[in-house]
Amino acid sequence: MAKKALITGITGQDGAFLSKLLLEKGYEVHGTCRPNSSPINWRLKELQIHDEIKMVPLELFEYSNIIHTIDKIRPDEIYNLGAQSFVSTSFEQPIYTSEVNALGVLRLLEVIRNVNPEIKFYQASSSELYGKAIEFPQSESTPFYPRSPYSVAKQFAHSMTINYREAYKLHASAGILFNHESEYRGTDFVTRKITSSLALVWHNKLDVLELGNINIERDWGYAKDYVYAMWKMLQQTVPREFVIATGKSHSLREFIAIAADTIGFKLEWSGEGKEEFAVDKNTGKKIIKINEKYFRLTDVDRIVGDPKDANEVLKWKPSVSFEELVQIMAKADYDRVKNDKLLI
Ligand code: NDP
Ligand code: GDR
Repeated sequence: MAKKALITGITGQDGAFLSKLLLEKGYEVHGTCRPNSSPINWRLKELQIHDEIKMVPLELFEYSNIIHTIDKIRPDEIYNLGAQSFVSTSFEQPIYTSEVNALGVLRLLEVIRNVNPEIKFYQASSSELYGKAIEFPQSESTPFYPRSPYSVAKQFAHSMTINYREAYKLHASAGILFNHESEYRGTDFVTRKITSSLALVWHNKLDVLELGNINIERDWGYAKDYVYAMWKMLQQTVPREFVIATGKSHSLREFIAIAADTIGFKLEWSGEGKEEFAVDKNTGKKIIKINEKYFRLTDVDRIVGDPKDANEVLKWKPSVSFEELVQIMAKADYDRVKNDKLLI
């Protein structure tokens, strides 16, 4: 009989890639969308898998609908990807973010413990836990220093996942995933904001790209590679945490440079700090400027992961380089804008 997976947050970037992977592996895939809202399933449609997924309404806020859903579906594996995933929003909505990202996970763990403790559980932990990182590179044993309500909530969820594993012997794993991006990333996240906005500027559909703190560095990988690591974690005999990362960090300025080059701009930077801007040397037009409203109260300056355990135990390795990642995203957005395809 086919294994059953339940994916919360299936309409998001990772949910789409993970569904595709699990369907290819012969799983029956159930995915949750929030009740009374029409699912934003453009990603599932673009990947041509929306007809193969059984959608179920689920709100991580609400215990009773979680117990009802899990009791009815009786999944073998649960991948908890649902979250208020935008770090900036968590400063404006810290309580909502904590309800979903922290208590939502506890609700799921309680249901698993009560309904069927044999269910394997994956929790989407994040490199944001390292925040103001105190050692480089960051591994599974690096202490956390969260820098936003988002990451504080994720820290609660991470620790709770470990506690339920130890206390109730659940097969509960947490992937500490570093930033992973793709042509299916939401346009509010900085990478896709850059590729989609530069494509719009190129086609004269946007005047200028406005950014916040461009002096940050991240360890960026390709989302499709990262969902494979999630699945691998639940196939292990022993559940545990794994850092999933490329092991290389790059600056946001490098990302911008490759994206602009791929689209056809020749960037020239001038000014300093909040007055910094970039023009296209071909036309002299200002195409990037800084806007204070995109700065965060506390930010993560630089992080880089150590994926040694994932390499050795999961036999996991990223397959797409940083440069290829930026090019995939920039080309996809260039084509979408050229063909008048809606950017969501
Ligand atoms: P997205 O923002 O693309 O997707 C988030 C998903 O969560 C959406 O399907 C959304 O549904 C759903 N969701 C939001 N609120 C609720 C709620 N209250 N109840 C149920 N579902 C909800 O995120 P990603 O795919 O990028 O990330 C997946 C997970 O991995 C998230 O938990 C994120 O925090 C975490 N993560 C992501 C990383 C990354 O670089 N992408 C790195 C590390 C961790 P809807 O369509 O209704 O909005
Ligand atoms: P992050 O991703 O906070 O790392 O969270 P995001 O792309 O939002 O920000 C990355 C960095 O870029 C800086 N930045 C801007 N960010 C946005 N969104 N918009 C801007 O205009 C802008 N200008 C500069 C930010 O200050 C920040 O330092 C993502 C999410 O997917 C989380 O759910 C996940 O846990 C982490 O990645 C790992």
